[in-house]
Amino acid sequence: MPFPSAPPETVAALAQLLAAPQRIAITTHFNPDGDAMGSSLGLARVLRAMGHEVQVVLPNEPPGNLRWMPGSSEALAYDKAKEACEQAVRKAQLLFCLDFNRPDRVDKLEETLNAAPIKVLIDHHRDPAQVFNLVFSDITASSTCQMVHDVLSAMGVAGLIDLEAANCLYAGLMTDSGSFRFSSTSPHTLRVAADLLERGAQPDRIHAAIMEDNTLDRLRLTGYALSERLQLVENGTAALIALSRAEHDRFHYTPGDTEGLVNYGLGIRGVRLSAFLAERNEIIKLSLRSKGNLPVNEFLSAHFEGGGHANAAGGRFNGTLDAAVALLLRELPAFLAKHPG
Ligand SMILES: [Mn+2]
Repeated sequence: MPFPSAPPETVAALAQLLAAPQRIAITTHFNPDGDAMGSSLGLARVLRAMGHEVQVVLPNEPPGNLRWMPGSSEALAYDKAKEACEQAVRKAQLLFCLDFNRPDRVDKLEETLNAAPIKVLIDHHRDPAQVFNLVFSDITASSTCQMVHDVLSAMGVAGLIDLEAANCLYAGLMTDSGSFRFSSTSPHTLRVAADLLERGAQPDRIHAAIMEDNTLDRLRLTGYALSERLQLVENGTAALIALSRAEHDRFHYTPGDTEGLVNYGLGIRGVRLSAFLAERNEIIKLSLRSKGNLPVNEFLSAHFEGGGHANAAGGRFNGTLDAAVALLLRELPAFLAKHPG
């Protein structure tokens, strides 16, 4: 199959849904990242070029370093425009659900999402919920943006990917693959990236816009986390950073400020697993990364109501930060022993 994320029969079903102009809403997960925003805005642009009426609806506002994306300012965010978001989804004949696998990932938009008559999923997370009417699911895809490119190509409309849509889709490819270094980066990923460059995508500008947009507070929080809070456990095979609410406050934390922090631990010689725990609004959020065959998604689903990819997953814990760290440290030895490096 030339487009691995786009099975012909599913593509045909989608093409049928899009045969006449439709009112379409596109939504993505809470705390939208580069892949969520890139896939939503990139797909929106192409669907508009096909003659559809499209509104992007976000559970909450994207971080500042993604607002350069074409169409970002026209996207509605539920935390800013509740009524308008609900209305846009309610009047849509078709709802695209991008880069998430369960309705609760859209937070307060969940009820509205569930009521949508036709839901089309395009996503690369494991085990999608059974609520979607048309499902493009490929856990081997580096990003949802890569999948959107496959779906558009398979429908024969890749020619409608202009420079701006190409920039959106490239942004998701780049961010979800860790700038093309994670194991999810396949020959196909790079072929899709190449195609987007041929359509005008500007890798230098996209990288600068997303990666070189730090505030001084964010850099200082990173510096503090690395110098004061990073610890090695399990004989140096696991790294751990835990940040309290007070520590977030001290550096005037804004969403996105700790994005990527978990990856530093994985860069230490001998470390197979890196964990980041953050105390946020009555909940402890966990983010885990691993090298090689160490399925952190399984660990998080067993102990921290989480899931995700084998080498990159997230979870949560109800309780104190100290209790979350204690649970992690208690369960880690058995997990590491079960998956020897
Ligand atoms: Mn993604």
